[in-house]
Amino acid sequence: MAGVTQAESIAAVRRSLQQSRFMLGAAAAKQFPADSGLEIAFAGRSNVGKSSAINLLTSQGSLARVSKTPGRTQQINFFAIDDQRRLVDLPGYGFAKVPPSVQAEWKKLMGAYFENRQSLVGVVVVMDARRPLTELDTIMLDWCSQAGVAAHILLNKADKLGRSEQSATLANVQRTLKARGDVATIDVQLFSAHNCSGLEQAWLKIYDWLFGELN
Ligand SMILES: Nc1nc2c(ncn2[C@@H]2O[C@H](COP(=O)(O)OP(=O)(O)OP(=O)(O)O)[C@@H](O)[C@H]2O)c(=O)[nH]1
Ligand SMILES: [Mg+2]
Repeated sequence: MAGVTQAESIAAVRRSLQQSRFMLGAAAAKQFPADSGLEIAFAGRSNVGKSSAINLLTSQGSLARVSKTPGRTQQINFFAIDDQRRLVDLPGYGFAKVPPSVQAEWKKLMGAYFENRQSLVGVVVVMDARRPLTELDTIMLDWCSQAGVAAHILLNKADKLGRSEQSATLANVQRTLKARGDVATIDVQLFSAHNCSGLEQAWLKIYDWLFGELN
């Protein structure tokens, strides 16, 4: 779509995401919706703000359930934007109090999802800006690289950091990604689901993945 301005892209993606509707929650691969069209998944540590980010991006206060109890979302929740596009809220990882049997289920479900999801065009990896790139976050990025899927990191809860801490954190993460050698497929931004900072940049990325020229 040549000639589309950033403001027009943002307005278009915002309007589309507002139409998002809950489709289903899947606890096993056989419940996943048909693997056609385009899909963006939200991954990240438990309690990091995945569901809050989805609610903000879709301008819907309670589309994805925001949990007071970390580790509660143990299924994959699919949201339909339209009949060709979906958002996916993945269960959080790294919550210490989850029993081993639940962790094993998580691994199985996530493995099934990442192994063979043709419609997956990008993963939004939500991290806590105060503690980014934990070991499990790095494993998540490795999964994306192995699956050949682009990743976009949201350094969420940036509202908890001062300005200079925010820029230092962003620079640090950028440096680490560069050292990993996958800057081409992973980018990163500051974000806050509470004060909406970084919202337009995130919308532009989603526009690019779901509505951009190649699609
Ligand atoms: N200060 C601050 N708090 C946030 C932000 N985003 C989310 N939270 C809070 O963090 C907690 C967890 O948010 P959720 O959106 O439920 O996190 P989640 O990653 O979906 O959690 P699980 O589904 O359990 O993995 C809630 O109390 C939110 O209000 C943010 O940008 N800033
Ligand atoms: Mg959640």
